[in-house]
Amino acid sequence: MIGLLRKLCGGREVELFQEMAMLKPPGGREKPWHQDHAYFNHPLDTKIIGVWIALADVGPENGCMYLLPGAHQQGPIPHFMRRDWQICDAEIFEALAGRRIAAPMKAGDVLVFDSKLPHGTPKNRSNGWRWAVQLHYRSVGSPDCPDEERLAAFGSEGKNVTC
Ligand SMILES: O=C(O)CCC(=O)C(=O)O
Repeated sequence: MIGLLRKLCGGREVELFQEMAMLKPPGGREKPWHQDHAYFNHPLDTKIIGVWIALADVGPENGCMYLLPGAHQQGPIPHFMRRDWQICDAEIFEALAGRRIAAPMKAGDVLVFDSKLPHGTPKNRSNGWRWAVQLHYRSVGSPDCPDEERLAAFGSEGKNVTC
């Protein structure tokens, strides 16, 4: 996996900088559509890769990932503080017309995706827990940036956009 991540980071060495247990209990809430990079204080051109590992089988019923394939190439999308720090529902619904895909996975399957890829997970409508782990990697030596720079890219201020 590290070899793959290095390749995705242009051949540079990579380091793990975030790891999270992603547990969704029965009835657990959605994670609205977002780009992970909107949460990280790294300049826009920093390559950040998310690795989402299913620890139990996951599908639409218990909160699998939904993705917009290729949409990471569009760059940053304005985020708003609504139910979460998220892409506006209206905007994403327009983009979704026929383009979103669900990513059902078996326990042990691994999803690797660019941090600018819009994604989210629905509510867990099953009676069981959804178990997953999420890791984030960046190339070693990636510079930090201040909140202002991140919000200039991913925030809505001054862009004449509403939600
Ligand atoms: O595991 C989930 O339900 C959502 C994870 C996610 O998209 C995130 O934390 O960025």
